Parts: sequence; C-alpha cells; structure tokens
Amino acid sequence: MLINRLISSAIKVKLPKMSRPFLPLFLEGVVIKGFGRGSKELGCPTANYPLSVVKSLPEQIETGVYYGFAKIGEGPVYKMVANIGWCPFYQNKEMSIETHVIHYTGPDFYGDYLKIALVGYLRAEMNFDSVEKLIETINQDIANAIKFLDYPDAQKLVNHKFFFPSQLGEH
Ligand code: ADP
Ligand code: RBF
Ligand code: MG
Repeated sequence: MLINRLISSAIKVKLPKMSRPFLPLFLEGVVIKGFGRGSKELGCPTANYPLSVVKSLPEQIETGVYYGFAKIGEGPVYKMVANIGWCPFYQNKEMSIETHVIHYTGPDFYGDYLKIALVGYLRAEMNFDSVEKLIETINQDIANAIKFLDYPDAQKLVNHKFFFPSQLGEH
C-alpha cells in the first residue's frame, strides 16, 4: 500500500515536468495598461503584455502561475512571477499575461520593453472567496518563486543570451 502511494506520488511529481517541454519559454514585448483594477493597491503590481504576445504563446501552454526571470529595458535581471490565464476571480474575457517583478521598486515602466523567461510552473489559476485570500496566495507564490529560482538549474538562465544578446559565448 505504502509503496503504491510512494510510486504514484513519484509519478505525479515527475509528470508535470515532462508535460511542459515548452519551458523555459521566452516572451518579450512592450508593457501596456492593464485592467486598472489597482493590483498596485493589492501590493502586487502586474505588468501586462498586449494581445499579440498572448497570441504568440505555444498551443499547449497551461494556464496558471509561472515563475522565472524578467528584465525591464536594459535593466538588471529580476526574479518574477507571472499569471497566464483568465483570472477566474475577475472573470476576464481575454486571456492575459501579467508579470509581477519581484523586488523591483522603481518607477512605472509603461511603454518599456519587458523580457521574461518562464522557468517553472507553480499552480493552476484558482477562484477565491475574498481579495484577501487572493493576496495571501500570491504572496505564497512569490515566496516559492524566490526559493525555486535560487536552484542552480534556474540560475543558469540569469545570464542567458535572451537577456544579453550582444554577449558572446553565452547560450
Ligand atoms: P495595470 O492595470 O495598468 O496593469 P497595475 O496596478 O497592475 O496596473 O500596475 C502595473 C504597472 O505598475 C506596470 O505596468 C509597471 O509600469 C508598474 N510597476 C511598478 N512596479 C512593478 C513591479 N514590481 N512589477 C510589475 N509592475 C510594476
Ligand atoms: N487571479 C485569479 O483569478 N486566480 C489566481 O489564482 C490568480 N493568481 C495569481 C498569481 C500571481 C502570482 C499574480 C501576479 C496574479 C494572479 N492572479 C490570479 C491575477 C490577479 O487577479 C490580477 O493580477 C489582478 O487582479 C490584477 O489584474
Ligand atoms: Mg496589471
């Protein structure tokens, strides 16, 4: 019995990775005005991409919360969390990609070019009873992202040529 449970949990842990051959996924585009719902007031501003970037997503993409790295213009590479989907809590009509740049506290960067590398998947989108629960869950996502992005496999992407195209020798 125990061994069965161990095997099935091992499979569960393994499968999601194998079913996401599109990771790491690199996305880029200008930052536009989002839904204006005041994510900032929630303590979590999210930079939104235009529909053209959403449409460039691979067909097999799973909606949900991803973690990875982000670069605003020519700035440094930050850790990020991104929500890809319809935000069931707000019942959006269009799918969106929203990136929260972790530890960035500079000025707004509407109109700037934003590059993101999706490195791993955290969870599916959920619905919530309250805004407080949504915020609590987002804060947990951020804590998980900070931790997972310190692993060596993830750290390799910080110097990726996607972020530094003019540098030779990186890949
Ligand atoms: P909108 O509805 O226009 O997307 P938000 O309240 O989600 O408004 O705020 C997003 C904007 O906040 C971004 O487009 C960006 O200009 C700015 N911003 C400031 N700090 C951050 C951050 N750490 N992560 C993401 N966006 C940020
Ligand atoms: N919206 C949801 O409806 N369900 C979610 O599970 C959800 N998770 C999110 C996780 C992260 C890390 C971020 C940045 C956003 C998430 N959102 C989710 C979107 C959130 O509702 C949205 O950013 C704000 O409403 C601003 O548009
Ligand atoms: Mg936003």
